[in-house]
Amino acid sequence: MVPVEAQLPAESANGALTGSIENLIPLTAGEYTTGSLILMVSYGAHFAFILYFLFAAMQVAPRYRLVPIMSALVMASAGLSLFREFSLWEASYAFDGAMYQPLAEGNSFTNAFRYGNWTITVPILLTQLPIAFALARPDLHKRALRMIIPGVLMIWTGLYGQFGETGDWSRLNIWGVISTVFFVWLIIEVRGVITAGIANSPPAISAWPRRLFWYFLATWGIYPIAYALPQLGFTGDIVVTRQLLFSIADISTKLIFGIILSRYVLRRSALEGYVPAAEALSTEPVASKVASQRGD
Ligand code: RET
Repeated sequence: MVPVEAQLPAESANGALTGSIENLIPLTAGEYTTGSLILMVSYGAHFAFILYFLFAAMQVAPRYRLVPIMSALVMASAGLSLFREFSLWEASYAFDGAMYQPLAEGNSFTNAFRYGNWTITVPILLTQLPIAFALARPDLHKRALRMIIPGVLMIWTGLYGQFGETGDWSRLNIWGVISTVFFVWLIIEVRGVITAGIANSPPAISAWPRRLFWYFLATWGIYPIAYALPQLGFTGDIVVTRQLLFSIADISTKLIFGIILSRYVLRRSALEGYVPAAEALSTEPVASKVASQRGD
């Protein structure tokens, strides 16, 4: 075994080379454990909700069944990626008797894998919207593509920029701004889908798409804050706060977003006369229609 001291970064060269502030900063035991806890809760929640969405899919009309199934896919994909982040975190530090020191050899931590995972999950999340709003197929395909293109460009430009977080602020900020331009383009496209969704929703649930838009803005907007955070300083607090922000964003944009959409398509299925959905919403089987109309 190589002694811990020999594995420590020589003047933090490892951190600068790997482009992640995690590899520059020694953590207190509290910070290290909090980081582990945050990542563990994140992957645990995502894995558990695979089951939730698969069962939710059974209650909705066939036309909407893909919506919860896509959420289950997102849960599996994000759960695996977050489990990898967790294992990497555990393997990237060694306790030297006082602090958890980032290791110069072997594993080094990176958030870059998150961006790889978003390349899969973001297109799925965006495509869920026009499916849930029951847009006609040709329109659905066109609108999904028009959201996916800026979405993926936003992620890849951000991925390139985030390697600047160890001190190359011009790289971090220039690519951050470019990525934000794609984000704004994406928001405009999402707004278009939401407007179509409001027009196409049964009156009893037509307020849902509009509310969902504000929810989308508030939760997707957390990611750029996490991206910019290293500029506030290379401290353990920043490292842990950033993992916390990523986790809150992950659980909100994938898991809670999925629950909202699944509820929307369940209500919609019932209003459109799909009996299993009406029964799922009802407190008494015979009154299922009444229950779904009054908003249960
Ligand atoms: C980056 C770079 C800095 C500028 C902006 C960004 C936006 C990222 C977003 C990510 C959303 C990810 C989701 C993942 C779900 O699995 C790339 C951080 C604007 C909005 C929803």
